[in-house]
Amino acid sequence: MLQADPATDLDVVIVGAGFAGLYMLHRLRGMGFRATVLEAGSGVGGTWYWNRYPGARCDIESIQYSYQFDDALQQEWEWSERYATQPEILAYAEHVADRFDLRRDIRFDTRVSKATYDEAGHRWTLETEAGDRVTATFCVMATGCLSSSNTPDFPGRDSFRGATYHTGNWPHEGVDFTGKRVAVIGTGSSAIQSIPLIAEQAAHLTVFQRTPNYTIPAHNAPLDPERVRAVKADYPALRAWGKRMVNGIAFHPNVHPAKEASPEELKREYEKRWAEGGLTFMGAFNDLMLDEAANATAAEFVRGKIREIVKDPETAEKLCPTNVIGCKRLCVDTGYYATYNRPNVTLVDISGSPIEAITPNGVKVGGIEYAVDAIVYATGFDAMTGALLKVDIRGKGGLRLRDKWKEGPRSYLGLAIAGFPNLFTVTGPGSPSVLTNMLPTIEQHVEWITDCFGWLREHGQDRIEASAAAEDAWVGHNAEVAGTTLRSTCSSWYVGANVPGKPRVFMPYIGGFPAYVARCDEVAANGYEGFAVG
Ligand code: N01
Repeated sequence: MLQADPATDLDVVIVGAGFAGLYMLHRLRGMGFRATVLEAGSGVGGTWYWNRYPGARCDIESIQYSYQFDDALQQEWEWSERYATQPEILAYAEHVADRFDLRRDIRFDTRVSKATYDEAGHRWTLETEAGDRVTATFCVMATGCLSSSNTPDFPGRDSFRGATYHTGNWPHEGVDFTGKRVAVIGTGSSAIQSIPLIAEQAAHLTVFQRTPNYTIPAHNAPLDPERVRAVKADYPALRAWGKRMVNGIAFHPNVHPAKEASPEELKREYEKRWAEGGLTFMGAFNDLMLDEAANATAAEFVRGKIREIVKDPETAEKLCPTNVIGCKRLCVDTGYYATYNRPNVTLVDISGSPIEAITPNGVKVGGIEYAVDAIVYATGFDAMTGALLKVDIRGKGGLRLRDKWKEGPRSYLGLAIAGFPNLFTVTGPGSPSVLTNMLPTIEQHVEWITDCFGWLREHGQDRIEASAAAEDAWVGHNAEVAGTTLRSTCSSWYVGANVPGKPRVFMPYIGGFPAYVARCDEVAANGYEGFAVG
């Protein structure tokens, strides 16, 4: 049975004080569980605590990228723009922490290095880098999907004499690039958001692009007070709408296929979506991620826009992606392509000739040294598994998670792992997570996990473990649905392709948020089917 024991002996230990950890703590407290959060940073916010690069925003609309568990909270909080900036999202996370008095149970500046399951006592012991220990019946890893930054090991990387930055671990005091020659390596979402702003400041900006990306204009603007009033008058309706959508975002997808549309209909629909802006561009037709020919019509439309915006035809061609649109995650930008019309911006295509070395003076490609004063690594993350595997997690019989996942992550519902009793992951690999609006997904996970703890307490149990058979079936189902879409067909971080040596497995669950929630609910209703209890 769950017991309230002294200081470091808890019912639940949570790792991470991002949106998942904060809500987990709040909900557990409300249920009478003793819980503590261990957080590596000095503040709350997770992703939004670390990613402070210029231009960082969420590309899900602010009125949907927020908690819905507390109506007073969603009524009182005022977002200022259609897409909230990182400082505003961080302020929101801080507001939530204060409003629900969460900080007193969060230990900041505490990085967890090891987590070990004690089979006899049915408990987890977590060790921190500082050598402290915390024990708890349950361990919840709320460590985020994009929280372990990836900096490629270029030859000579440490020889550079100037300043280096990673977008995912940006200095809190900000960086002034005025008068500096700056290199940005990478052209994913973080680069696409930061490049226009760095270009405005720097004396010269050189962008090193391995793969061009598709990006759709954000058309960001102050939020219309009328729209906010209408949403707040019936917030549950907007939330319920989001939950019916495969990506957890309330929007109007077109239910017709591109394959059956005339050239005029294609153009009209793409122009409309381009003018609306944002990620919902991919909802222009219902077969864009299922059929290559359909997808090619959307891809060609965006290439046409790039050629219209970018004045130098050679640069425009370098910026034109040729792969499936939406296979790598679509980006959302403010003035990205137009930035290449600036006289102080150079694009270096490294697709055929990778970065040879970082030198004391800059970046060397194809025998040419590009001298710079600062290098910005916008090179992404060891996504989905990185933060989990950084911790030495040991389950039954000393089984190491790093060994179990050598060929790629395996989980039951992205929530639990066979061989690791009483360990839960929020938005773990095998859950819809990064393919959806993360906030509702996080809330669903937190509620499912905490309900499970409540059920165990009611039934006088303190041990639960996913069965190997249930895990195998879920992993098989994941692979099967991943194979039905074009999303698994390119070298993206979804399949671990950005980190050398990482196993190629499509990590998030692509069957859609509603189908996933239905399966989770069914598992719970059937007495935690697929789990061994006790
Ligand atoms: O990282 P990325 P990110 N040599 O992995 C390149 C979320 N997010 O931080 O494509 C040269 O997308 C790499 O090249 P390639 C969002 O889910 C959301 O930008 O692998 N280049 C790529 O261009 C997003 O998808 C928001 O060929 C190398 C870039 O670095 C996710 O975070 C904002 C290289 C990495 O792009 C990650 O985005 C920001 C090498 N050795 C992020 N290694 C919003 O909500 C890597 N690259 C708006």
